[in-house]
This record gives sequence, structure tokens and C-alpha cells, in this order.
Amino acid sequence: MLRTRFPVPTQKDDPSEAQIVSHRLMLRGGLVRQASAGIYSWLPLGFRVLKKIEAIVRAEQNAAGAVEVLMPTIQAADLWKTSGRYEDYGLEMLRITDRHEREMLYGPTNEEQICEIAAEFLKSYRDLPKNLYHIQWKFRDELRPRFGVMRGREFLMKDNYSFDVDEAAARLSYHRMFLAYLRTFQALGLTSIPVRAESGPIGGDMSHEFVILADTGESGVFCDRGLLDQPVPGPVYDDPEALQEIVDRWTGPYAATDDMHEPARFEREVPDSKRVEARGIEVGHVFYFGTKYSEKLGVLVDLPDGSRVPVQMGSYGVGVSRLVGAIIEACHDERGMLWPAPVAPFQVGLANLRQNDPACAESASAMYDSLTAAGVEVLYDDREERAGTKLADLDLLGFPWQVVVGPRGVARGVVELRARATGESAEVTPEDALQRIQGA
Ligand code: 5CA
Repeated sequence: MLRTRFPVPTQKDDPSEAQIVSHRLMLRGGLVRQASAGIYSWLPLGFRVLKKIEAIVRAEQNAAGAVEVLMPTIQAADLWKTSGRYEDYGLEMLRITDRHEREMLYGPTNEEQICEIAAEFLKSYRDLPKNLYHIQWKFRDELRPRFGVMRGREFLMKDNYSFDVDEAAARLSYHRMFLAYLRTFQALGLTSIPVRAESGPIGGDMSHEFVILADTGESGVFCDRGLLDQPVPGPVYDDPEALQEIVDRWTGPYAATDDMHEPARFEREVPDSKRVEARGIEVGHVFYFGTKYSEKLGVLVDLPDGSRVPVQMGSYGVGVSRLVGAIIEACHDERGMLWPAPVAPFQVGLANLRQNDPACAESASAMYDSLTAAGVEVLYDDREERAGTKLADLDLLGFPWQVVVGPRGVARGVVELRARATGESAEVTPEDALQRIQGA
């Protein structure tokens, strides 16, 4: 992609409204632009990251046996009156009236809507289990939207809903999603920690938040270091015993907690060297709530003995747009972002330091062509800008690789190849640069 065709409105100075580093970097790097409080437009660079995160979340959902659907953003208020949450949800819910005076709302979550859909095709125990997900925008009229996309009013969520015949089967679905979340966050380049949680307005008696560690996190997390070093298991979704073991391992006696009373226990029981007290950002949240919604919304199945029972449900959310900010919180330095390769908007930033020099322009565009032909995603800064501006932008935007073309190198047939995260740099031939990038 040519930078002259792909708008990245970077800013040199810190925007005054941003309190945390991810918000500052997202505005300075031209990833998003605020439309109104807690509502953002996604500019080309930010949009690429969002789509990459979405694709990784989707792939693991599919691997875990969930099936994708797409529900609307706007829902009928009647559904929520039936579940009893229309009043409960309070001022966080954006209520809308259409031209026929029908009450509608912009969905903050989709338990009710999915029940209405599932009631259509879940009739018998033979129709179970099912697990449906979608990736759709939500709206919550947060009292204090802040930290950019981390606590927005409009935000993108992956949410799924499991339907099972009894509690044992529902717990198995929960365990599958538990593993799917460990694997998803790892695939995004992050270490996630499941933390026992309150279930809040979603309800139910079993719930875990998945947090990633970052200094600016909103919740305190206490855990045994061993929990962070455990290898994330393979996709053993069809093995109930292995799944149970995995959940036990991550929720055992030294599992993470944000409970105020637990730190004392940690201090007693976990040696100093293994105690982690940190701050975390909630990037996912899973719930098991039994028949709370299925009963009221009539999602019932026939059992073999002829009786009819409400199905057992859980719901599972990942904050897709929040993750863009959360990843930056976890991965940056004083010069800018440091994208983990799986979510980097481009793998390579190519900068031509002397755009109006014909030899440099030729060399840079040959490098661009060979990277592109090899399927490497590259943003070529072909603007007529000062070298210093281009180099600062490369660091700010944080693509894993930087290829710098300048007149002195071109004269000797070399380019400068730099790894953004480590700062390691080498003068190599364009062929070598391509090979090293491809080999990484
Ligand atoms: N129905 C359930 C699970 S599908 C649910 O809504 N859970 S939730 O409320 O915990 O939200 C799921 C995830 O969405 C959270 O873990 C968080 O990562 C993200 N999220 C929640 N509120 C916001 C917000 N205001 N801005 C950005 N992301 C948010």
C-alpha cells in the first residue's frame, strides 16, 4: 500500500484529551477519530487492526464449534420487557422510538434477541447442543466514556450464546469457551488471565473475566506467577476431561482474583518471588446463567420422557474494539506502538528518505514490488516529506519491520532493515531483507 493513497493522519504532539497511552497513540497514529463522546470513526490503519483481531477471534470460535450469525444492532423493546431487563438496564440503554411510536433500543448485548431466534429451531433435546456467535456493534450509554476505545459508548463485541440440555452439558460448553478464550488471546500475542468475576447485569452463578496485564488496567489482579507461565493448551474441544483439567488448572487455589479479601491469603500462601500483584484490562467475560433467559423467552425443548424444560445457557463476550487499545497498552515504548505480528496493520513500513532522488525512488519501489509480490503487507511511505518525519512515523506506527531506503545505501546496493521491537538494525541487500522478513 502506498502512503500517498492510504490516509494516515499522524500528529506530532500529544492530543490533550487523551489520558492513557493507547488513546494518545491511537489519535497520534491516525487510527481513529472521535465522532462524539465514546464514539469513534475507524480510519484505514485502525480499521485494519480491528479486522485482524476480528478474524483471529472468528477463527477460534469456529474451531471451538460455534457458528456465526449476525443479529441487528436495533432491537424491539418488547423482548427486553419480557425478560425483565428493560427497566433493570437503566440509563446505560439507548432507547429509541420509531415513526410508529414503537419502542426500540440499540442493543447493549443480545441474550434476548438470540433467545427469540433459538426458540424457532430448538424444539427437542436432539437439537442440542448449539453455540451461536456474532461480531456486532453494541451501544452502552456509559456515564463516563473514557480511555478512547477502551471504554466507549459504541463498541464492537464478539458475543456468543450456548444452548444445552442440562447443567453438565452447559458446563462443558463453558469449558470449551474458556479454552477458546485462552487460545484466542494467545493468538493475538497476549497473555490472558481468567479471574473469577461477578456476573452483574448478565446474571448467573459462574463467571470469569479474562484480563491482560497493563499498568493502566482498571482492576487489580493478584495471582501466582506460575499461572502466567503455563503453556496454553491445544484445541482439545472434544475432550471433556482435558477441558475440565484446563479449567481447574487456571482456576485452582492460586488462581487469579480481584477480590479485596484475597490478597491477604496470597501473602500467606504464595512465596514472595511467585506473587504477582498487577493491574489488568478486561478483554473478555464469560457467563453461565442456566435458564434465566430461556425460561422467560420460551426456549424450551422436549426431553425423551415427554417433559418440556427450558434450555441451559451461557454467554461469552470479547471486546474486539477494546482489544485494539488494550494491545497498545500492553505493547508500546516511548516512541510509539509495537504491534505483535498477528495483529500488525502492516508487517513492514518502507520509508524512502529521499523521494525526489530517482535512484532512491527506483530502489524503494523495487523493494515495495518484491515485498508485495511475496505477499508481505507493506506500507510504503512515498510522500515527499523530510527523512526525520518519515522515521518518526515508522517508530510511532510500530510495524514489526522497518525498511529504510536512503541515498548512501542505494549507492552501495543496500537498505537498512530494522526490527521495531528490539531496535536491531542491519544493512542488507534488498534480497536479504525480503528473506529475513519472510523467515520471521
Ligand atoms: N452478554 C455478555 C457476554 S456476551 C456481555 O455483554 N458481557 S460484558 O458486558 O462483560 O461485555 C463483554 C466484553 O465487551 C467485555 O469483557 C469488554 O471487553 C467489552 N466491553 C464492555 N463494555 C465495553 C465498553 N464500554 N467499551 C469497550 N468494550 C466494552
